[in-house]
Amino acid sequence: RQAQIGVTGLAVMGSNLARNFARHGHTVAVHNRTAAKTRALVEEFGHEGDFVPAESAREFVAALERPRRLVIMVKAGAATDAVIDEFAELLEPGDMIMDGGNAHFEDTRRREAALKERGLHFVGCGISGGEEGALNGPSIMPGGSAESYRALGPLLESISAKVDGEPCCAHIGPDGAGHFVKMVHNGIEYADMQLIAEAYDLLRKVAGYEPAQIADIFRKWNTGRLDSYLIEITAEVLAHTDADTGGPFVDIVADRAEQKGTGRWTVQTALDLGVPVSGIAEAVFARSVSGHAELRAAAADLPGPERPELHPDDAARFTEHVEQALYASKIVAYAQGWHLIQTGGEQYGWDIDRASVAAIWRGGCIIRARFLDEIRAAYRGGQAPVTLLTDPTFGEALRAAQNAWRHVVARATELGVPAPGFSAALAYYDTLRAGRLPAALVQGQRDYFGAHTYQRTDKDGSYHTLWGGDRSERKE
Ligand code: 2AM
Repeated sequence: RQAQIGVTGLAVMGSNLARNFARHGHTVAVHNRTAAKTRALVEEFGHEGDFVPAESAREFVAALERPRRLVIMVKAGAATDAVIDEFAELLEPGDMIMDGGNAHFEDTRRREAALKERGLHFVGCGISGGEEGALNGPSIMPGGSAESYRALGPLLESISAKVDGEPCCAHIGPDGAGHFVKMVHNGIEYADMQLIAEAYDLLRKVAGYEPAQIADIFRKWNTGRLDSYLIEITAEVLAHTDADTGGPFVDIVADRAEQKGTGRWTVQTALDLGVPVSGIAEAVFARSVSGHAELRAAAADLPGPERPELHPDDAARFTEHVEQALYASKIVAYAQGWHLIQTGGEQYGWDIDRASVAAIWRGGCIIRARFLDEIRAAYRGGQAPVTLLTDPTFGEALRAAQNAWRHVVARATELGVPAPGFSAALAYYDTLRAGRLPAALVQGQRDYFGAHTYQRTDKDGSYHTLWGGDRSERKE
C-alpha cells in the first residue's frame, strides 16, 4: 500500500507529527536513520493509524504515492542538508520535500533554489506548538510554491490546530516565507514572555505580592483582553510550589534565561532590513544579560533607591496600571513584528497576507491569544494600517492605557526595578508620535565631522555646511 505522506527523522517532533497524520486517517510512511526508532514508533503507536515503516531511504521513497510528499524532521543545519542530499537523489521531478525544522529562512531560500533546478519542490515550513502541538494540532506556516501547497496544504490543514473551525495553517508565500514568518513568531514570543516577566517582577517588587497572589492576578487577566496561552502557563508556573523547599518554584529556579537562537535571528534580520524591533531586541538582550553571572556579581553592590512598601489600596491600583502597561507594550511588540513581516515580504517579493498570519497564530502556537483576532481584523479588507498602533481598535487601547503605562515605567525607574521591555515599548510609541526628533541634530553632527550632508525641511537637495570655514552652506 502507498502512503500519502512520509516523515523521516523520528525524534519527538517527527514522531508526533507522523502520529498526528496517522490519527487523521492518512497513511504515513515513517523512516529514521537509526531504524530501531522506526520500529519503536510503530510498536508503541501503530494502533493509532496506518503506518508504513521503512528501514532504508530507498524503501521509504518507494512507499510514497506520487508526486511524493516527504517531510524531514531532523536538526536544523548540516543534518538537514545531509538528509536533503540523500533523498534528492532518490526522488523524481514533481516530488516535494518539506523541511519542518527550525531552519533559517536564508538556508531555506538556498535549498529551494537548488532543488528547483532538479525539478523538486522544496517547502520550508514553520511549525509552532512544541511537542504537544505537533501531536495534537500545531500552527503551520508553509513556504514554497503555490503548486506544492495545493498538494501538501490539505494534509497540513487536516493536522493543524483549528479555531472556530478554521485551520491554523495557510500558504505564507514562496521559498523562505514560511520560515521567515516562523522566525518572527518566535521573536514576538520572546518579547511577549519578557513583558509578562516584567509585569510579574513589578507586581512582586513594587506592589509587594507573593507568587501565589500574582498567579491569581494573571488568572484574572486571562479572562480579559490579555487572554493567552502564555498568561495561562505563567499563572501555572507562579502557583507551583517546589517539592524540596516547600517555597515558590520561581524562587529556586536559576535566573539565567537560555535561548536557542530564533530571537537572535529575528533581531539580526531586522537590523539587516532596517526595521526597528526594539521590544524584541530588549527581550533577547534581557536573556543575554541574565546569563552574565560575572557582570551581575561585579555590579551587585551598586547603589539603588529605597523601596517603600505600598499601601494595599495603592498596590491594587498599581496592579491595574501594570495590566494597562502590559497590554500597551504587547501592542507595540506585535506592531514591530508585523512591520518586520511586511518589510521582509517586500524585500523578498513574498506578498504575505498579514491578516492570515494573525489568523493561523490564534491556535496551536505559543503566542496563541484572543488578541490575534484584533490583529487579523486590522489587516482584513480595506486599507491596512501603516502600523498597528494607528489601527482604530489598538489606537483607542493605547490612548486609554498611556497614562497608566507612563506611570508604571516611571515607578519602575524611580524604584530601580528594571523594565526594559515596557520602557522600550513606550519609547517606541513616543518616538513615532513625536513631531520632531533629535535625528536632526544627529544629521548636523554627521555633517560636521564627516561632511555626510543633510536635507532641509524647506527645500529640496542635499546640503553641507562649511563647519571648519565660514559656516556658509553649499548645495551638493
Ligand atoms: P537518529 O535517530 O539516527 O540519530 C533528531 O536528531 C533526529 O534527526 C533523529 O531522528 C536523528 O536520527 C535525525 N538525524 C540527525 N542527524 C542526522 C543525519 N545527519 N542524517 C539523518 N538523520 C539525522
